[in-house]
Parts: sequence; structure tokens; C-alpha cells
Amino acid sequence: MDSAESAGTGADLLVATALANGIDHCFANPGTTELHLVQALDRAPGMRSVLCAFEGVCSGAADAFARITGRPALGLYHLGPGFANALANVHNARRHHTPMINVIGDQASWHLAADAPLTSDIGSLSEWTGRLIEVTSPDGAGPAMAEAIRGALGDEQRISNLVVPADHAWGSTTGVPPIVERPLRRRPDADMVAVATAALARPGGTLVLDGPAIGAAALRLAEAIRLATGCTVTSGRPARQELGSDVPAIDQLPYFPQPLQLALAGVSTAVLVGAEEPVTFFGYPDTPSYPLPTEAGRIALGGPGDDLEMLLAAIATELGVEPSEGPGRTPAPLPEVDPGPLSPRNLGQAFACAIPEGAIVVSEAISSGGGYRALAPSAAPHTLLAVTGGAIGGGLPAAVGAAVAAPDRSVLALQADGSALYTIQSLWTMARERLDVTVVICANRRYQILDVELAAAGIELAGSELTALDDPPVDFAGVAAGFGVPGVAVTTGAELVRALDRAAAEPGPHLIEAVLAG
Ligand SMILES: Cc1ncc(C[n+]2csc(CCOP(=O)(O)OP(=O)(O)O)c2C)c(N)n1
Ligand SMILES: [Mg+2]
Repeated sequence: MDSAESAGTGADLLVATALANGIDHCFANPGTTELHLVQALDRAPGMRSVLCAFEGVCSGAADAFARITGRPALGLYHLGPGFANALANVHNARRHHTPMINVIGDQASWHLAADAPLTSDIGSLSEWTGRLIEVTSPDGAGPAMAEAIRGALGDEQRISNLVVPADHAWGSTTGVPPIVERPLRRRPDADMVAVATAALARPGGTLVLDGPAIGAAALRLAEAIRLATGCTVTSGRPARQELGSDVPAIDQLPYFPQPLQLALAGVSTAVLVGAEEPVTFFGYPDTPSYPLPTEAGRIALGGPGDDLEMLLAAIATELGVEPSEGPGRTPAPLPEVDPGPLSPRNLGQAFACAIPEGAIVVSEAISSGGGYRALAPSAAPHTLLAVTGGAIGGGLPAAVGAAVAAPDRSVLALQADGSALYTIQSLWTMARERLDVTVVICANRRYQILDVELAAAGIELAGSELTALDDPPVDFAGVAAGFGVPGVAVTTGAELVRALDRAAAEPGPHLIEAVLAG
């Protein structure tokens, strides 16, 4: 792009810089301070803007878009209050190292002193999620966006919060969009690889995989390493993972602290590939934060910014083995779906059977996901996006982002009911964009996991019902219809199978409320 073409507003330069660096989607909820950004997004050829009816949908969708494409998406937010609404899902993205650029409009620079109602401390909101970058002139909009992209493509802090005062967005510039060089991938340290390989070959060696993505090639390398050394292989909570009948299955480390401690009890050395040392999700009385045995060795091979496949390939080369072919086992056939009243078990059966090859599954099923997860290795090959940062309300937005990122793939969302309500407006964007998403709401009408935690803590409630969602029960099928998504409620396995079939046969979004027997 030459300077004549790039003449326009600071906002035009900012958007042109994004486009020149391959960033061509924006999940947006704008306001008056973003008018020129809206204009720039609208008139830039090749830029697709997706309107979300709540900022937490924008951020969750941008996160999933980046996880599927490997490219950052933009989010567009209205000053501090708009960005504050986005933060829980920005937190989730930060926890799994998603590249993300949040463009946050601000008051015109000279209007800040007037302390108008929406004036807010965007800097302090930015600090806990990412790097704060401020546009200080229309000419500076290009370099500032380039800096944000450099951060997103880097190793450490991949979230950039780009604050754009309205006057710098509307001011004119002849600036040219800078092109950001991609960083080179770090080579694994040969000595560390040798030490890690030797540790894996000893009894009690275990490989823990985690990070932004566990792809098919990484799984096949891990399987070859397992066969060659006899080590165990587990995963943390990767942001994206390949699953299904054509890849080796690995166990995920359990959520609750006692099973987690048990799963790691016999470990002599944990080789953490792209993974931090496992920790319990919360602190519990008389329970250690770090479930690995104290005496176990810990070897960190690469961080979340490193390429898992490259690290595992280095171990495989050290062992002189090739990646295993296919799943390295014969997956058990999927069972018949129990047609009776719905439980997490037959819900999981019906769901696993309904996954078409190449689908993206988004799971925020919380207490109802076990049935699907147990059968996932036998299901058709698919990509799983999990919600990893612990902030609930990421599932439905992630389904939006995944469907926008991969219009030729089906998206199935297995979604707990309580979590669904945080960002239920996602349904409206699914309808507006005609996204091919099937949402299965696991309607146990409770915050069930909190009931389990209460019981484990020995707490009996006197009747405050702070974990009950059944009075009134949410009519999810009706809510979906209100957002323009066809919805149906089912109560048995047989009905769920029929509803999933119908959803697969028709284009566009569908919602199935799977009412679990109490
Ligand atoms: C943003 C945020 N708010 C609150 C919580 C606390 N929390 C964790 S699980 C949960 C309830 C989950 O209920 P539901 O989604 O229905 O899942 P279920 O256990 O019933 O399957 C809550 C409120 C959280 N993790 N994140
Ligand atoms: Mg629930």
C-alpha cells in the first residue's frame, strides 16, 4: 500500500495496518468514541466486522477465532465500561496465551480533562490482562497497531490493549501501514531435551502437555515417545486439542484435588512440555497447591510460546523414533445411545455420535461433560475448544468465534446451563451471521459443581438456594427463539438423537435444551 492509498483518518490507518498484517476480523460493540473506527472497518475492503450484543461475547469470540485460525482477531470496545464487560473472557484468553488485540475507544484527548460521564481509567483495566498501548496521534495509529500485533505474535504477553482517543481516530494522516515481521520459532535446548528424554525413560516418567494447541502431529509424537520409553502422557487444559478416532488419546489431568493428586502420585519426573507445573484449581484446607509429589523432578521444556510439535519432535529424534501412525490403537466403537431419560451419560453418547468429521466442539459442559469426554476418542475426528481460564461464560462466545473462523466446519457446543446465561446474547450473533452452530444446553437447572464443592467442604445450606436455577426454570428453547435461533427442549436420549439429526440437516444455528433427569 503506498501513501496515497493510505491517506485517510487515523482509524483508517489503524485498520489498514491490521489488514496489511493478515488481521481481517473484528468482533465489535462500538459507541460514540468509536464512530471513525466503525467507518474505517466498514470501508476497508477485506475486513469483516461481527456485531456482538455484549462485550463478553466479542472477547470470547475473538479468543476462539484466534485459537482456530492461529491469527489474532480484533475486539472493538467502548471506553472503560465496554472493555470492563469484556474482561472475564479476556482473562480466559490470557490464561491460555491467545493472541488478542483489544481496540478500546476513548474520549478525545482534549476532552478527558472535562471528566465526562464515560471517562474511565482504561489503563488500570488493561494492566491485569495485557499490555497497554496508547495511540497519541493519527500518524501514530499505524505504529501503535503494529506494536500490538508484535505483542500478539510474541512469546509472553500476547494480549495488547490499544487505546484510541477519538480525535486521533478522526484526525487525518498519510501514514503507511507498517508490516510486522513474524518472530522466529525458538529451537529447543539440546541439553534439556537429552535430560528430559532420559527422565522419561525411567520408571515414573510422565509427559505433561499443555498450551495453546495440541495438534494431531504432537499427539502422534507423544504416542511414539510413550511407546519407546514407557512413560505416561497426560494433558492439562489445552486451549485447543485434536480428538477422535484418528489420533492417540491422552488422559486429561482431573479437576478435583484428590483425583489430581492420585493421578500424579507415582511420578518420578514430570516433563512439562508447553505446560506450567500442575496446580489445584483452588486452595483447599490440608491440600497442597502443587499435586506433584514433593520429591518428583520437574523439567520444563519450552513455555506456552513454544511449538509443542517441535519440542516433542526433538525428544522423538533423541529416542530415534518416528511419530506413530493414526491413533496407535483401535478405538472402541461408539455405544448405542440409551433412549431413556437424560443423564450426563446418554447425553454424552448422543453428542459424541452426532459429531461430524472435522467438526469443532466447544465444551463448557462443566458437570455434564464427562459422558462426551469419555467417548471423544471414539468419535469422528474433531477439534475441541475448552474454556480454560476458569471464568465461566466463555462457551457460547467461543462457538461464535469458531464458526466465524471456520465457515466450512460444523460447530457443536456442549454448554452447561448456568454458564450459558452469562453470555446468552451470543445466540443473537449466531442468528444474525447465520452460523452453523448447534448448541446443546445441559439443563441440570443447578450450579451443580458448586453443590459438589459444598458437599466436599462439608457445608450444608440452611435453604438459601444460592446454587439452584429451577425456580423459575429457564426456558432455553424459548430464549433461543427470542434471539432468532430455532430451539427445542428434549428429555430423553431418543429425543436428543432426533433433535441433533434435525439440527445437522438444516443450515444455521440451533439450540437443544437437554433437560437432565433430577
Ligand atoms: C465469571 C465467573 N463467575 C462465577 C464463577 C463461579 N462458578 C464456577 S462454576 C459455577 C456454576 C456452574 O454452573 P453450570 O454452568 O450450570 O454448570 P454445572 O456444574 O451445573 O454443570 C459458578 C457460578 C466462575 N467460575 N466464573
Ligand atoms: Mg447447571
